[in-house]
Amino acid sequence: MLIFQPMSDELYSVRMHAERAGAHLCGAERLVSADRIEETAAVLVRRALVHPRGCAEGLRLAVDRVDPASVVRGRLPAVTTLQVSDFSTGRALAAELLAKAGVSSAAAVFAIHCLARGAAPDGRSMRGAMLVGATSGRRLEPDAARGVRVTRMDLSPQAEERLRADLAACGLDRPQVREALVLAAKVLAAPGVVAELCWSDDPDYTTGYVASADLGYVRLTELKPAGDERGGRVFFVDEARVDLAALIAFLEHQVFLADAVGAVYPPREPR
Ligand code: WAQ
Ligand code: MG
Repeated sequence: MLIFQPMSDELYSVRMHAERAGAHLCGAERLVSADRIEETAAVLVRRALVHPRGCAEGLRLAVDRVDPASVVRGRLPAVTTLQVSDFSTGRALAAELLAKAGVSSAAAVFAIHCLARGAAPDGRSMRGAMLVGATSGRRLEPDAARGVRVTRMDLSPQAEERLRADLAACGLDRPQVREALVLAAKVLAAPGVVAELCWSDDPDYTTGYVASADLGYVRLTELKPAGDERGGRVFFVDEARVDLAALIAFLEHQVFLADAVGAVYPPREPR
């Protein structure tokens, strides 16, 4: 039996990925203290067994100690929710917000078009995110089917408790919101990223967001028609300054822990 010696700031990465019918089914990960490894592993295994797309036929679980000195800590962006009546209005508003964040209109229109028609070469959703030049609108990710996957991020238990209470007060305490917020916090902390655009590939989840350092995390209640399985993420980068290899390494490997939360504002109509 393994005995982990809990130390106050010691963190472990607990990761799960599951497959079904020879294809990827789902994956999830957490960063937890030693005393929470066991319960966390159980929660991740359960997630693979009760997945909406079917029970996992195989899964791998990995537990790795993280060097505390290597962890980047950060704050979650503030959450705003703009209630729009339909996805065309939502996409037009997303383009306006991206312009405020320093993304050219050509780049914003191109990115929205890519997500709308399925950003992978086969017209489906990508597994990861597109990287798009904030000025030129050029696609910069090395693999247009896989994209860039952001991993190794989580919330501290204190930040999670606070976030859940603040989200619940606005009727927003859902896993989709919490997970997207943590991902957006890491993306906004990445070197060379100007803004992010996202909407889900879940056919029933029409809400997406635009995030930037100044705007925070701005939810738009409609960014695609209900029933559409196409979704994705776009990270807009400052082409003049970005070192793509360093950016991708940060997004894919840097351990990021959000240990502070931003404000959560009640949903409202756009002004
Ligand atoms: N790294 C990069 N891209 C990813 C990742 C990741 N770890 N996970 C998903 N993607 C990309 C991929 O193209 C998916 O198809 C797409 O994003 C959408 O992923 O505030 O549920 O997990 O109400 O379906 C946003 C709004 C919900 C939440 C996002 O995304 C809210 C969502 P999904
Ligand atoms: Mg999804």
